[in-house]
Amino acid sequence: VEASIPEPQREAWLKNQASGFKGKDQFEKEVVRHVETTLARSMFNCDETAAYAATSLAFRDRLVIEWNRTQQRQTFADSKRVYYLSLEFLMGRALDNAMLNIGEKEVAKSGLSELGFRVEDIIQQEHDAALGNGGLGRLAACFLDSLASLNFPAWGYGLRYRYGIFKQEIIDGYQVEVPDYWLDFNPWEFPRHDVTVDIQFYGNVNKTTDDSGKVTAHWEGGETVRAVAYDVPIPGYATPSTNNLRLWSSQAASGEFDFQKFNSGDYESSVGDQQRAETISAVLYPNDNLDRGKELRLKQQYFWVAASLYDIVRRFKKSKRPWREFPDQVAIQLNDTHPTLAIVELQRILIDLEGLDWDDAWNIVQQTFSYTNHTVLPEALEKWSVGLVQHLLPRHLQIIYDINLFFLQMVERNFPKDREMLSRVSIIEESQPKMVRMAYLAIVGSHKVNGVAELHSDLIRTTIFKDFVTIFGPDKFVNVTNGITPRRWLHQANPGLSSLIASKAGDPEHYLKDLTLLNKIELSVNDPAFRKAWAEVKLANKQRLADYIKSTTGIVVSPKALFDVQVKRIHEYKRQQMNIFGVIFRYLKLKSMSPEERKKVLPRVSIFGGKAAPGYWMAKQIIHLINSVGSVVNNDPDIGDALKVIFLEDYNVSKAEIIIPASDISEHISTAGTEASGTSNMKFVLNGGLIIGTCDGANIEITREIGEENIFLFGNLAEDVDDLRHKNTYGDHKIDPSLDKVFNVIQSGTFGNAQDFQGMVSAVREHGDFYLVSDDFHSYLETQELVDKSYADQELWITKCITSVARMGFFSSDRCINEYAEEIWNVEPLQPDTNNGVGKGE
Ligand code: 6GP
Repeated sequence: VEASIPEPQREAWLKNQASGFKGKDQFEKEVVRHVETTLARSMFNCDETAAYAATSLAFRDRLVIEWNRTQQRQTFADSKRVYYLSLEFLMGRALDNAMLNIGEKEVAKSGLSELGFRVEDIIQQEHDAALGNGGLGRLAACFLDSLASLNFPAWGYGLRYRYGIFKQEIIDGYQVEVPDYWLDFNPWEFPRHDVTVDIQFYGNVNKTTDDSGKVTAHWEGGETVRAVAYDVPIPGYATPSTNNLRLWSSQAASGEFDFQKFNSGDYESSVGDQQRAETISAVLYPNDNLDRGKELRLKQQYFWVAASLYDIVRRFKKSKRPWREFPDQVAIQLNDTHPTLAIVELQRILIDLEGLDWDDAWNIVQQTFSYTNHTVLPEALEKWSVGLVQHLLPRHLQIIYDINLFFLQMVERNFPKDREMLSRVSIIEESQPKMVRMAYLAIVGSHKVNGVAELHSDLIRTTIFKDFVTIFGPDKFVNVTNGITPRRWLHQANPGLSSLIASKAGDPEHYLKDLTLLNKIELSVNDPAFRKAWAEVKLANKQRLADYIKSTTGIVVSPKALFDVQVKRIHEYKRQQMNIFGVIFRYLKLKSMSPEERKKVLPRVSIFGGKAAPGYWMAKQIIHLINSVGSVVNNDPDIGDALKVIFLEDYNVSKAEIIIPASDISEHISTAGTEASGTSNMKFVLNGGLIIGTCDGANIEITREIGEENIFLFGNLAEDVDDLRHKNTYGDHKIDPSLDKVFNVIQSGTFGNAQDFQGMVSAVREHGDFYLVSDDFHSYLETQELVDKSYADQELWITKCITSVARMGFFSSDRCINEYAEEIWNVEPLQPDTNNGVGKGE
């Protein structure tokens, strides 16, 4: 590109290259310039919102310059790129992260202070980018941070929802959903009105035969919707590499409303097409671990996948390489099955539009894609009815049938004796109505399939995908245990702990890039000064949360109490109901004590947070019970500080950054075998909190790393779950006596109308206790007692915390991304100092 620019012009460009601020004085100058020109305000009416806007714009200028350079460098190097396709990116706030990753937070702090603002207040002005539900979306965000920090040429592709996950309000103890309109002012996105793709839906397929007898399919007619790209820069930590997250927004393909209708006076329907088109990217589906099979959702999926693939193919074609080199240039990761249509779409592009033979095309497809499974819950495994796919994407359905045909023929050849295998593994489920099994399609079209923690990867190999291991061999199925970015989840969320760690593990720029260096702090585990400082940091974080609780709920909690936290999506399998039943049991015990006895107990604050999917009735009932218990317990004069029950509304990424560093113990108590990994478990331990948990997901690997003396494990094992469920349904289902007591109190109306909680009680008592709440309750209560006892010995507790943090290095998402790069993508980082002749001019 550069070579084509004549020398004199080139010089003029390079001489005037933008650079962004350097140092405090220039930072202030840029902030003031943005206040005065971009925002058209002045020092007399610059409030915190305006100061946030101007600060963001100053940082954005810095980011954009590195972003452009990184993109030029990657284009020039023309090496293999990773494309991470995810329907969710739960990014949270961007400004603080940009300050820290660029390494200019101190500059911003002193600059803003000279202008009359506190950097903490300015950061708080930002609205979270909440384009995700929970773990799956947040993992995608951590991966983007690691990909950039490790200098991998990588793009994220997603949807630019106008409304992200709803805002949760708690009114009279009930969840109320409020729309999250987050785009009012978003300096972190760049609309690319010149980067558009027209996406086709519906229509029909015609086939033509040429002279040589070759048949070509043509997908014709139907409806067209335009995808417009919005780009978000993703800064790496302590590296100039800045990657791109491209989010697609939907528009009417004409870009305008219907003039003919407008002119004929039909004003209302004239804007109909436009509104219908915009609906596609309007809202994020608010379900976590649940598939609902709605047509609009399938439209979202195809819209996003088709636009992304068009973009990827367009980029590849510029290189003029032969098609067989496509997998050497492109690795596409499918974040769960949501983007599985990409497999079909690439096959379609190659055979229908580029004229490749089926087999050549299919080889390319399989080598390009890989698929991550995030759950074994049957209700979350995506299926689409054949009729719906046929209607919306007629050509894709034909290709799916062909993929299935060739696959089943191969299975039949290789396993002629197992006739039933064919119906078991068929991509088409022969049900009424027939369904397309997206996970099977994803497996067949990928070269690697991975689970997200060891237990989970074992489970998918031995249960839901067992036949596919037989068919494709075990090497296709790998484990990559999840990770979290220590930049956001330690350095940013917990600056006090980060600098204390840095005093032993070396400067942040080192240890945050190689988290195994944390092990250095273990040498100081007996150093009194270090331990004292450690306790002070925790107390300050608890005070910060106590202040937040006071300001949002009005309830005063003591930072000296044990903070017990469960924050995550509300789901029966995550068992918040077991937690609140345990809280009720504690309350009853306190009530039965004499005032003198009560004074001796260790005070506890039980903190909950999390959203329920709007249509998930049982989850909403759980929220209601937590709040009802809270209002009884918190107002009971007998109880005082001995127990407080807090529900923090609207749990999201930025609230997690306040809550997690303040926890003493956090709960990761899913029924064994149901939580694929969990990632907040890692965040809590990394922030110096201990965990109580089941032998599930990544809890098992956390235990292996930190030592079983440093974790409170309880409950039945995954291998026993099937038998227990069977016994609960068909055998003698005896309810745990302590739980029975709790149920009786709920039913006596102590926490309000017993009818309101009947569903939760009868799920255990009468409907087979699918999540084994009663089976695990005794062990749960015993282990909570052990937690109390252990906490009473503060010296031992601190030892456990320091030791655990020291051994958490494995859970950095950097380790995780390196494993993907090596075992799945086969890509190399592109070091920013290998400039390749572009991006000079410093
Ligand atoms: C989640 C899993 O529930 C969680 O255990 C895991 O840590 C996370 O993915 C990241 O791997 N799955 C989902 O959120 C989901 O909706 C379809 O899966």
